[in-house]
Amino acid sequence: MENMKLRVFPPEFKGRLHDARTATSIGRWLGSAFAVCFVTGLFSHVMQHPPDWLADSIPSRPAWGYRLTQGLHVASGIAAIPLLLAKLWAVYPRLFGWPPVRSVTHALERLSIAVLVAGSLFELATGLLNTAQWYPWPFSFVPVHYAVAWLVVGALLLHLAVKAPEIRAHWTRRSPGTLALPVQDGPDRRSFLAVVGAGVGAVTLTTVGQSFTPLKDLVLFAPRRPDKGPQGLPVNRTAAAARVGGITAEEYRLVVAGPRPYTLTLAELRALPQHEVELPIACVEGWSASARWTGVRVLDLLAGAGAPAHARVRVESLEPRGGYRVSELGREHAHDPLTLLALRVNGEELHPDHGYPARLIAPNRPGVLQTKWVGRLEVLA
Ligand code: HEM
Ligand SMILES: Nc1nc2c(c(=O)[nH]1)N[C@H]1C(S)=C(S)[C@@H](COP(=O)(O)O)O[C@H]1N2
Ligand SMILES: [Mo]
Repeated sequence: MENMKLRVFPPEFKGRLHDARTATSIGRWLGSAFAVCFVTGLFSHVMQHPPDWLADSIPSRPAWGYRLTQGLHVASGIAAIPLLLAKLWAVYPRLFGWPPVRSVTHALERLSIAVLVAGSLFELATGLLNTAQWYPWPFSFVPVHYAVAWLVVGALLLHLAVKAPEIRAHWTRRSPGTLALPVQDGPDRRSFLAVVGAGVGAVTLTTVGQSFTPLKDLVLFAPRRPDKGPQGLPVNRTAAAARVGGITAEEYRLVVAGPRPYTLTLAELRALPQHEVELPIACVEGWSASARWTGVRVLDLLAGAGAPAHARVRVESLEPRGGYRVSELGREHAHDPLTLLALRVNGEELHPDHGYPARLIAPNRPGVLQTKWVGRLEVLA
């Protein structure tokens, strides 16, 4: 009778779905997704908040650079969601390991796992909600998402170091140091991995079109479709929301402040040499859309004000307040011939929601820095 007794606690898990090999298989994909997330996230951070010593080296090419990195950030982050759930499911029996704490080292290891799990869930959840422009929490998203990214990466490196022997033993099909034939996978394990793979494929295919426009027709769950909005472009902040609804052609003035400051009317701006560029708006929230912009080169406007060749430029909106009413152009961006003060998009005068009468558009630049309703350019020393 004794051996018939069911052990209730701690429970026993015998299935291969919970073994170290399954954890390793999923872990390497999850780890890769996190690595892409971290690197592209850091890149985004530097593009938006460059430290002073780096500000002049931020390259303005390739023009599609930020679109690619931020698209990858959100795509790898979304792919990480089913991977993380699968990984947690594969390893949760270890939560019931007995005794719960065996030594000081073991306690520290469990603590690092707690940080890793909580931090990962936090990053994926806040990131996903941010792409939907939903902020149901009391803190400010960007600095917290940034700080927790470092915590997660620290805990992840520690986790990889602690598990290195197990990871090594299960990385390939062959056991290390033997000539044994590859272990045959059971059907349960193979179908579990196939389901996880299908999940990753499904969430990727139905969201990636928000920045990778050839797949835009498959977009189901992404908050924005890149072709929906006035003039075929999405809008994050409308003119009404920014309280700049009523700018008229007659009263509009562009102030160019520099060694030889001057002011232009809209008619004078339109009379300057116009250039056409094809550039994307690549929103930090993960959608991107390319458009044909026409306007005056910022470098021509700067030359007229006697700006030195290394000058940075402050771009100011007529928007009375708001986090994105001012942006800065580093040296490379300020002097790139693709950087325009655009007056037209896709052959039409800018819609008020796209920045009428004039907006900045520059290559390799986060959408938040493509300032709309520009009223002033200031040459910085
Ligand atoms: C382990 C996973 C992740 C890591 C390590 C990570 C890391 C980062 C970092 C370092 C930044 C730059 C923050 C800054 O500008 O200071 C960032 C920004 C961002 N992340 Fe993540 N992230 C992760 C997951 C996600 C996920 C799953 C999503 C969405 C599905 C996401 C969406 C975003 C967005 C929208 C931004 C731009 C925020 C802004 O500048 O307004 N992230 N991420
Ligand atoms: N003055 C001002 N410019 C702004 C913003 C803003 O809120 N105020 N939003 C920015 C953001 S977040 C993005 S993604 C782009 C979007 O440009 P679009 O509305 O023309 O697509 O404008 C940027 N320019
Ligand atoms: Mo944006």
